[in-house]
Amino acid sequence: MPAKDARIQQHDRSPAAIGNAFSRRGFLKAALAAGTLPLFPGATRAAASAVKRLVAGTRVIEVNGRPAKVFRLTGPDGHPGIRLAPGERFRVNLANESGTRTLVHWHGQLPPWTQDGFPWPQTPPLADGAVQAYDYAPIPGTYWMHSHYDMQEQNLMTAPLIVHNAAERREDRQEVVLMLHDFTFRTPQEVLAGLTGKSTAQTQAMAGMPAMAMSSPTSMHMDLNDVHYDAFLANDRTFADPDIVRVERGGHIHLRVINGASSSQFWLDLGELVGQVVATDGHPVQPVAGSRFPLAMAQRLDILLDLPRSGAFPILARLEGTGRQTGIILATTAAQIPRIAHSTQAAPPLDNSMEAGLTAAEPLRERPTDIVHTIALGGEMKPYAWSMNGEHWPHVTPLMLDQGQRVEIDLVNRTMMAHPIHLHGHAFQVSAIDGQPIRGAVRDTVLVMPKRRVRIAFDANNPGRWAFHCHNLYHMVSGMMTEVRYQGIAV
Ligand SMILES: [Cu+2]
Repeated sequence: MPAKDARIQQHDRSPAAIGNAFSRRGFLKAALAAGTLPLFPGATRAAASAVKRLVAGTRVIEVNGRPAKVFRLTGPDGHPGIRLAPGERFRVNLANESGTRTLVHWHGQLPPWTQDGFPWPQTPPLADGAVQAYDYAPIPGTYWMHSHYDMQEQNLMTAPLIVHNAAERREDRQEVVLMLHDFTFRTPQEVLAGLTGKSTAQTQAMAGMPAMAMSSPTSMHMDLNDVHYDAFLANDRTFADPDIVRVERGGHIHLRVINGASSSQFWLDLGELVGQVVATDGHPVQPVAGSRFPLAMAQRLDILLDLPRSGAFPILARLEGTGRQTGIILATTAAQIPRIAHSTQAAPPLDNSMEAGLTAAEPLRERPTDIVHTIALGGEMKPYAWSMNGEHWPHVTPLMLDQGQRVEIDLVNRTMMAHPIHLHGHAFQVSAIDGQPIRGAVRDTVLVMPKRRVRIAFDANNPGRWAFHCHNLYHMVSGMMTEVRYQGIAV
């Protein structure tokens, strides 16, 4: 049964499978007790200096019963992405075997700007067949990597980037990575042409589904889901054949959820389970208990789960404003695996009610702000063009910073859509929502709701030239990106 074998192989390469291999509960403890392993595998001096090979290539997955050729980013163990032990440097040789040019961005990490994978002339794309070396000190947490070149992100040039810290290694939790994608059999160029080249009505007719207008609680209309997708993937699979992660009865889980979708946002729904959110975008927060959490494009959540009993526990990702869903299933041995529909009752649009209640566990130190910039987010569905301060990438005026400044940026959304705004090379703290000051989460991507404002604060401590953009891929490529540049950086 070659088809089945292929599926199994693909299953074994899923991010969740790596999690199981690495941190199966008890494995590390037993190995430590037996004295057969260094305290942290890979963290010895010799191992820490080892260079990891990361291959950008292609692969075929099955979606809705059809084969689909997509990209891959495969680490040295054959699994997607990179995992680093506590204290280990990000020493990676990226080998491009994709058959085309690429450029990979280490989303949320704080490397020197020349290693950031942002497509300036100074960081040209990597030619097919070429290898590029990276070496920087990573920050711990749940991160990810994705192509920042030519909309390759839509074709799954994406993977987890997990940096462990010593404390969580001691906690003895089973790590489960859940990576979300939106999938279309159309090329991203076709999707973009549909968005920009036709009237909204024509685009809707072509896509078979409207770019949805929803009413928020304040009865203001907002636009959601620009793109109609063929499927939503959780660890490359749908509920037709989901990723089933084996867990222990009463098991303790560390769930790392990554929204790698190009143009879709989800409610993470734990079903009957109650989890504790302990980190947002890799940065610790005061724990928040709940069963349903919003996850904007590019954002991550770290959730601790203690299973109450044996059984099967679906972890759902529900597309905002629709009934569509994907997910994985945590299951103890011999548990009956339920059949989960691709569609259920509609989930509401994402909102910032959780964001407003988050508190950073490791906040920025208190100090006066040196400079406040305002960025107006502009644009609309028709014509489909999105802007920052009225400018469309690449015709932008850089936002200039001096090294050492405490910077705040007011993000003012003048549009009818929510925009997940991402700053490269820095971690920022959410300092106000709609003018209400908070000591909110430290993050790298924040959702700015339609007609609302979010203020972020950060220290200008990583000199260079950095991208600052909406993480909706089609907003970014139609103009919603600018540059943050330090004074004195050569252009
Ligand atoms: Cu946007």
